[in-house]
Amino acid sequence: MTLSHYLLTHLRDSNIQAELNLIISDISDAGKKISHEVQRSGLLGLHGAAGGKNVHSEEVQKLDDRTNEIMKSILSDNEHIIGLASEEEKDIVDVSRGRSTGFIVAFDPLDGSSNIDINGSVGTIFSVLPSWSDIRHDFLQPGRSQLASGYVLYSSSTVIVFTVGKGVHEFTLDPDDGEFILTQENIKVPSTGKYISYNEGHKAKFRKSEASAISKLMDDGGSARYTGALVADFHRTLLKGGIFLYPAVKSGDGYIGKLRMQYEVKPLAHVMHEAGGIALINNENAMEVAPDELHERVPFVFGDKKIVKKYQEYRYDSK
Ligand code: AFP
Repeated sequence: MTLSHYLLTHLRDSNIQAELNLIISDISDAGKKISHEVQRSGLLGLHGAAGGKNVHSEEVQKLDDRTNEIMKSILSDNEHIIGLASEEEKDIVDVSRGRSTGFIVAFDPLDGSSNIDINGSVGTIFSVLPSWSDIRHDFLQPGRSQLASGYVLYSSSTVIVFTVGKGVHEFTLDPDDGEFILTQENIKVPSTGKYISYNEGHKAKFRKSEASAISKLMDDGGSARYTGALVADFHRTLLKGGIFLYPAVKSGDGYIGKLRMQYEVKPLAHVMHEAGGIALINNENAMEVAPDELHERVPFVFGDKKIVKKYQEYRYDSK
């Protein structure tokens, strides 16, 4: 079944607003274009840095710019969308053209973009929220207010995985006819996962209780996996179970998280939650936490319920 057919059927069965259908359809169109660019990037000289830094002081890759433009141009043409926030933009992009209510979309156009040069997996992440008047304020709603969230993963195949609050579904792009085809419906995270996914290079800068909890999980028979692209690490965790951790790392006198609340944490927490897993910011349910500012970064942990509960015991209960 194609994505467009599925959205129409789903819409009829579950009263999901027609506008969301069109937004997901537009995001899937952007995903097709980005997939094409990613596949040709080596041939088009699109590897490497663009020569500037983004709002997070990170080096912008050439494809970051290009994919950001693709997302902005497709989504700003959607008549139901009134505001955009991108990991690559300093400020929100107002596309309201006089409308005061509608939908706002936050996105990371190319997550894991440093993987591009080595033909590694990368992805686009998105989060759709309702907005009533003040776009800037409405982006700061907690994860549970999201109407739709998901990602497109560009890897050995291109898949779009999303939720509109009615389960998590995966569609795979058929390169022959350019259609996304349903490949997995109502995905549930298996609770038998043994994969532990974190950047071991940062371990010395984690809080002691954090590092010790991770060591205990490994001692329980964990197996290490880490790609450096959150979307790819998320997709593996969704399908195979296990736990992903990007804890706060020591910086000056304090500890800071790296992952962005709007563009990475909120949408992926929504998908994880819908698939029966858990996502945490510190020790709180990530769906309940509202960002204080647009580009806020937080520590992030997610995975199947069994292993995340074990992590919580090791990390917080046995202090
Ligand atoms: P880039 O988009 O700059 O490659 O960052 C990717 C990312 O935000 C996320 O996708 C990864 O999980 C995380 O950073 C990796 O960070 P470390 O290199 O510190 O492990």
